[in-house]
Amino acid sequence: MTKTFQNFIGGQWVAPSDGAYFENRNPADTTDLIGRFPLSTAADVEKAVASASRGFATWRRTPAPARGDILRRVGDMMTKRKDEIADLMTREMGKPLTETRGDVQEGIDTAYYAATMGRQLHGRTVPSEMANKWAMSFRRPIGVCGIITPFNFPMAIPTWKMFPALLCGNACIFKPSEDVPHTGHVLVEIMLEAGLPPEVIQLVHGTGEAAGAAIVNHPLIPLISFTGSTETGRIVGEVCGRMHKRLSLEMGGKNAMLVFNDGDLDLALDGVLWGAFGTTGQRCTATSRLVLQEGIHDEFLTRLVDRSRSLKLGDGRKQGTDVGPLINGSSLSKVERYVDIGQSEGADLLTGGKRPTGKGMDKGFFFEPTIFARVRAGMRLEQEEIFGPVLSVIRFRTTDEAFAVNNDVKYGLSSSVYTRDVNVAMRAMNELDNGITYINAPTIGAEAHLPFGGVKQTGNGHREGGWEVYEFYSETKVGYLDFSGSLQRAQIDNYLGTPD
Ligand code: UN1
Repeated sequence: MTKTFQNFIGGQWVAPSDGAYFENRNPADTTDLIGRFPLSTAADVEKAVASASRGFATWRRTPAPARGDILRRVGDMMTKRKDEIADLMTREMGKPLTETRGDVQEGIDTAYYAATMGRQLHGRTVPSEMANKWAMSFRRPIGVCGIITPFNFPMAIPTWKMFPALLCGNACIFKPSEDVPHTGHVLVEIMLEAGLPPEVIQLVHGTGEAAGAAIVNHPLIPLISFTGSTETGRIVGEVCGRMHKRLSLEMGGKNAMLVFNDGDLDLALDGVLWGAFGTTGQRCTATSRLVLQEGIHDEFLTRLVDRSRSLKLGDGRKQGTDVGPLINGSSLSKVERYVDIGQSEGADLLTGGKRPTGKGMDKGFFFEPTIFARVRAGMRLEQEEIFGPVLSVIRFRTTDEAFAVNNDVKYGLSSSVYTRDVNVAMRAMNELDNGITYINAPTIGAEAHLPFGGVKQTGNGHREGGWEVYEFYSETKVGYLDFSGSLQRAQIDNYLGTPD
């Protein structure tokens, strides 16, 4: 019997108002049906907003350290269930267990960080211009937050958004990607079991076009946090701009790894394989461009092609699997389309470029790790986000040339530089147009307690993770306290004047 899952709205597990459901299947074996999940509509979102507004009214009055204690318990419970969650996550989205364990760990780290922030949600006290007057700032929550998340980090990304939102005193309406509803379900179950008041969290399953759009367009949701494609982010941004909503966008990437002649090539080789083909290339931080200096270009490429051919494709739940499937059929078609584009642009397909033929491979959305050489800056293959296991290799001569290749794309999430020259490394930190630059490490692997995000069309100026995200989920309020007993006029009464 296929299990049917429900939304969590108004403090209870409930069926969607239309009674319609979608199927969630294992991308490594599409005959494996995980469950049926609600196809929610605007009517479900309406109920969720009404309930979350009630939840917000009481939660905002709960002291921040007490809110943090609940998130600490969430972290404890995730720790206990880490292997079980990793297994169900791999089943629904495909990446190998080592990676899904890391994904859960990122959520645990975020929970414990949030717990400590409960006692640190500080503002500032600064001197006033006047005697007997205090001036200070402090944080207030914002309200009901709309949280819309992608499939590639089914636990980490929702926690990055919701834990800081909740710690600051907001309520959340959570719509996980329709490719990973099971992990979203388990996360909400854990939050409730840890003691989060039921109306503070609402889980609304469904598609972006229906449930997601209803959240973005709802007038009583003043804040939206969205991770997904730059195209969808643009639509979300237009609506939020029109409705004056606070919005955090985390979108595409076209991240480059620059390997210089003096770099540690063994290290860079491990780094690029992990960066390009980890999560089957479906990370916004994935290494999708490898920029090699001419002195090491040929040797490095030969070694890379060799190593990438030995990566083992398969079911992420099986021991020894290096690369799992893509998430779904449309993602697979997109990757195939880009292989055609690369070839028609004149790039050299060195390895991969097709679906594997091994046993059972036709049951899932598998695609071989793919490497294109002789890619020139400006080709579509080099400029556009593919979100799959496709790596473009570009040759360079000078440092300036390498930096220009890195910067000449519309995205700006992460970059990576392999060199032993401290001057080049420091210049890269200063000159590469990305939110994150790694030296002697690949473009992936951001840690939960540092700000995460990118420049240009990767984002809209906000950061997730670390301390900065707490600014996004709270509003600064300023208080002046005048205890002089007389009218003190700012800028006038204490003005000392400029000497003539
Ligand atoms: C993403 O690719 O959407 O830095 C997030 C990393 C992970 C997060 C990636 N910690 O690769």
